[in-house]
Amino acid sequence: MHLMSVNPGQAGPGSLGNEPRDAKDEQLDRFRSAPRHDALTTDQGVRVDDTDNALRAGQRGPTLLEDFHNREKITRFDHERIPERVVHARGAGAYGYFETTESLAEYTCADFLSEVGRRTPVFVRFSTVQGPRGSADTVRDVRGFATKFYTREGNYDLVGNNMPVFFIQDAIKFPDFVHAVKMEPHNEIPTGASAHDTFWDFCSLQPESTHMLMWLMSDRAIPRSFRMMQGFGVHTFRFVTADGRGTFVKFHWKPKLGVHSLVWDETQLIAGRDPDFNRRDLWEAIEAGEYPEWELGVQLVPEADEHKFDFDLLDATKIIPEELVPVRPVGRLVLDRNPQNFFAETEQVAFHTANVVPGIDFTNDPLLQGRNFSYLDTQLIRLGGPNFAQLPVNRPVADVNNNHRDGYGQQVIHPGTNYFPNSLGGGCPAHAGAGGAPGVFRHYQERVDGHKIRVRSESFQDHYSQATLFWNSMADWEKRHIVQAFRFELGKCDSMAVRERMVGNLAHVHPDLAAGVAEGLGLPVPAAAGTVTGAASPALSQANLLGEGIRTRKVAVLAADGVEVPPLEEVRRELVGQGVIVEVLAASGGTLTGKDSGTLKVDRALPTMASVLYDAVLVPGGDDAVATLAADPAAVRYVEEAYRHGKPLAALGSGSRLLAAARLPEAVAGGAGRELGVFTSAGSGGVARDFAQALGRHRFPNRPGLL
Ligand code: HDE
Repeated sequence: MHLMSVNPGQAGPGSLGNEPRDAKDEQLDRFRSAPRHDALTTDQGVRVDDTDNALRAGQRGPTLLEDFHNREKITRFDHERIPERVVHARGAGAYGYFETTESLAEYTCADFLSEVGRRTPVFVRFSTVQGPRGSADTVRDVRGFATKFYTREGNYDLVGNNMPVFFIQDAIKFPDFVHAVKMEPHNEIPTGASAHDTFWDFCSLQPESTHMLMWLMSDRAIPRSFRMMQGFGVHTFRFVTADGRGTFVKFHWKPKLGVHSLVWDETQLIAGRDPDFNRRDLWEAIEAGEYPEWELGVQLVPEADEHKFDFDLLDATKIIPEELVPVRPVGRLVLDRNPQNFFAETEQVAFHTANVVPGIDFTNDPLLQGRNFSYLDTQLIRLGGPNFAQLPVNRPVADVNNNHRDGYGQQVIHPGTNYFPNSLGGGCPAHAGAGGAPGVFRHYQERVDGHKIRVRSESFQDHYSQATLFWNSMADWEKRHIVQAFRFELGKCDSMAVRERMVGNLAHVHPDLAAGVAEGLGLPVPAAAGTVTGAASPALSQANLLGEGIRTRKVAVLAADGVEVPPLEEVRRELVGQGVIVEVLAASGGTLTGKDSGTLKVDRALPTMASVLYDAVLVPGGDDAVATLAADPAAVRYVEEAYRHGKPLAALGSGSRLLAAARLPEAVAGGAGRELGVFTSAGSGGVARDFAQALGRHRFPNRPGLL
């Protein structure tokens, strides 16, 4: 099949009309279709001369049933929607590649991990979990991080999240958990939020959720960008060598740009200003050639060490602290191509935890085992039948050759026999891999011995130690944010019993946490429950995950006529040189007149944006310009809000008067600004470097007066 026709004007991103980038792109190109002719046709290829007026009996008469064009057009429209994903409905995806940087051949026969420099095409979809397709991006939620590797040995899906643990230990509880967190059944409220009674009712009765709740109430749940979050496979998986030797493995994605978050007040404002904030950020970065990148790391545990930990490797509510088993970098993921059609690609992509390739296998983690059933099942209803693997985005680049036949939407004409064994078809397709040939999936041969019982292992019973570990590992400001998040969420619960029960659970995590939350809710501070260890894992704190550089950070420059252009341009050059996106904002679009000379192009009108859509604010000098801005409440608000959200602020020359108009707290005006990320200068001298460094720190969470 070859539908492609080249029409550069309509090509958009992707390879239509360009050289394909890799094997997957080449395959996708065969399915891409841009309109070839000017003439409009029906689905049957019949040309039509009018798509604006239905066929009718007389100018003012009834529409006729025989108008096949009208009926086809409306019918096709009526059937455009498919069920959204039952969870992770809202997402955004992109293509790219995975490159192996360290061979894992010693541990796995997976071809794509064995050779340094090997590139494998991928499609990655990021998502929120709770909200429907149309919900806002910046809600407090877990983010999905699902990767489909189109390897030469078949598709491998690593369907992970941006948090390394999960709410439950056994998949049989997943429907209960999802019912509890989703919008409540009677009124479908709240959209994209866990701050409601049923979620906290469930969790408060379910102590195994506690560790995950710590992550969910932390800033990890409100990422600044999909490009700035970690990803985790969550479960312990198994690498297997060609001779059948197994090694436990956990997968980690680490973003090159560091792990950065929004702050809670900001997330709520962004949800109104730009509900597509994370989706847009990913799209724009890729369009601008700022390809997001992650390092793949693995934690490897020899089988002999399975029982050496004080938690169970099969329990998905536990991490392996990096201090116990280091994360070993083995590859990099680069996303360099946006999809061309959201529905065809991002919506129809179908991930499945059981899509594994030779060399990667499962463990008996009861959460993973259940997922291996659920993902195939859900695609059957979501994508309308069993042929979804033939959809372009889902097709492997490896050959597909079997006796599966028919079903809705079958795209392939299969001649010949459709059973095995056969002689009439020459015995094909034949069993692969006689004599131990490579590239054939062979299940790991694990000896299993046990009674058929419905019990949870004793080794799964400690629900608090790692929640405590997480708490202990946080910087002070991270702890503050966690307490504030619990206060907000539980404060939204109508049931006092739910609030109290939850605070009771938190007393097992840490007395400071329980006390902070209880005070915010006006509840009695519970007595400390049990002994709480002081163990910490520094790798868990975002304060230790700042990443490299400040590329794609966005700075708003507030300006008006009379702006001092040369010092601004000097700072701009420095920032742009480091990859920062600098946008000039003024009350209206057009070009500003500089103070003594020069002009300044306005990139965006102030009212179309907001401080929450930027990482930092810069105010150039120029008496007239600053006076105009200081008299504009919208401009003052940019400065005030950016300050209260902990973002770097800089003023050149008389620009500091706008900071004064925003009434920043005394400490800043009094000169303690530098440590707090607020920079002022007579000219531009030194500000650029300090400001850039401050952008690298992302936020100044210890400022007075933060929201
Ligand atoms: Fe999922 N999950 N999940 N999940 N999950 C789905 O599959 C499920 C779990 C994750 O961008 C569904 O295609 C069960 C953990 C991501 O298309 C469904 C259990 C983790 C995505 C499903 C879990 C995830 C999904 C809904 C408990 C992190 C979005 C639509 C055992 C490791 C993938 C779909 C995409 C989607 C089932 C728990 C990640 C219903 C039963 C743990 C990233 O099959």
